[in-house]
Amino acid sequence: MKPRVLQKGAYLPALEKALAEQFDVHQLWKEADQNAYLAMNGSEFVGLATSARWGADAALIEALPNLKVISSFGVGYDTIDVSAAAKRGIPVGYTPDVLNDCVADIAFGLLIDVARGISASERFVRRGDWQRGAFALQTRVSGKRLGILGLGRIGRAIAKRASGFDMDVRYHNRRRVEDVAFAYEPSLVDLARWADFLVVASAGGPETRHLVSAGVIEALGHDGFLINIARGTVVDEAALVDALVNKKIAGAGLDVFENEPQVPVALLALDNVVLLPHIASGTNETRRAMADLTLANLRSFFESGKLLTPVV
Ligand code: 8YV
Repeated sequence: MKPRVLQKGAYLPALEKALAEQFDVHQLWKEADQNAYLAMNGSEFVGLATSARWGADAALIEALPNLKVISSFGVGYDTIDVSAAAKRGIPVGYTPDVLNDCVADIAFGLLIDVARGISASERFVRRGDWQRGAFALQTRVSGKRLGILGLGRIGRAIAKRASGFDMDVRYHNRRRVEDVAFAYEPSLVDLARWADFLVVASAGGPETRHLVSAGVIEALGHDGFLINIARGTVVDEAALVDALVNKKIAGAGLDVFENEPQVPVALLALDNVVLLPHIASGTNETRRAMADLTLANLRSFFESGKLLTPVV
């Protein structure tokens, strides 16, 4: 008999097909009244398939009294109540590593775009403004100072790209990383003061909430740029909007926001901000690898009792 798995939201068609072939799947998101459905049928499920976006809160975990495993599509697990799962001995699988390169590529894409004005100058051409004069000079990227908040797997992939641009890299982390040559900066404010570009690559969740505070943003200074490919919650978004509107910093490149898909309206009118709809991992290749790992985690758990990539 195939294990009964609850699927919280819509996946890529190929992943949905493979899931349905290998498990006895129910698609929760198609239920008109999800709570009523869970109250009636919650005890049937031994597996939960979710994502970084849909998460799994304590109420959902509680509504599944026979749950044995959670498998999530995504590297962030700030939306999953991992401690509620751990209390019941339920392991949580996620998809680290396979997205490092694509996320780091977008971090650099945002950085170069906002510094050199790629999107802004493209709008300039489309508006026909080139007929009336030259586009304003922008900011050099190569050889500049890059501060990385969070030197994890993705932070390291960003640092690797920075070496190709002859950038000087320093980082701030909960603790010093032993196997890297980059300078550790114990104070995030000092890192921001030093950096030309501050890239946010830390995990989300309550521990990092608003770590990039008004003070950190102001320390970046008039010539500094903020790039965020991590989670909107890491940045005090109101303070960032204020800094951008009042030109306290030079610009920002953002793939993530505090209340996605809502983007602060004040940012839409600014030319020195590049706004992306949370696409950093969004390539066919990477999403396929994430889908494969989401499925492989479930399969591995039901075959051997072990996840391939558990959250620890
Ligand atoms: C995903 C992400 O696009 O992996 C993550 O944590 O934020 C993105 O890669 C998305 O959140 C998956 O649901």
